[in-house]
Amino acid sequence: METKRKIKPLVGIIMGSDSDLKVMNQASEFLEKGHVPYEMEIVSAHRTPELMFKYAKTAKKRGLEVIIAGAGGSAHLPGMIASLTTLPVIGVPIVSHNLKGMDSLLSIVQMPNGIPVACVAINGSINAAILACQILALSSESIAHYVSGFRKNLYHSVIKKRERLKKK
Ligand code: RP5
Repeated sequence: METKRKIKPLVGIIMGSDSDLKVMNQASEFLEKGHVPYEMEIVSAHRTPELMFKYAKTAKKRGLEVIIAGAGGSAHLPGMIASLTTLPVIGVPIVSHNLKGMDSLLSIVQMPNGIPVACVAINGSINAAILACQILALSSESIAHYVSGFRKNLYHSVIKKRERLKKK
């Protein structure tokens, strides 16, 4: 009987709430396009601290190589996860109602010395996925190929814009 081999995720995408999903889905879509295996979960630093602890403590053993953590408001999830694992953590500040994501941004980017968290723009989950791929590309030819193809497409999209502008 043929058994289907389960591919282990390399990227862990986590977020504090399902209200972050719309933004974080942009990261998962980017990974999917490049056939980069990932897992996606809701893990809240303040509502489920034990779950967060377990997630971070088992991440490396489970084969994850990068974690993307999205959180909004007093966004301590990325920093707390980073304090519990040596895997690289990329934080995504999610836009918030009252402060438009400035609270999320500063909570993530202003990590004190010793426990770094890479921080992308407010709602910048695509850049988090690209950065995760760039990290993985150091040891994966197929992911490196995906990243360089993406860059080429960016280049060509600008060239097309230049040509369109010239014609006007
Ligand atoms: C954070 O609180 C989440 O990351 C989310 O951005 C924010 C609001 O969560 P909900 O009240 O929508 O569940 O933990």
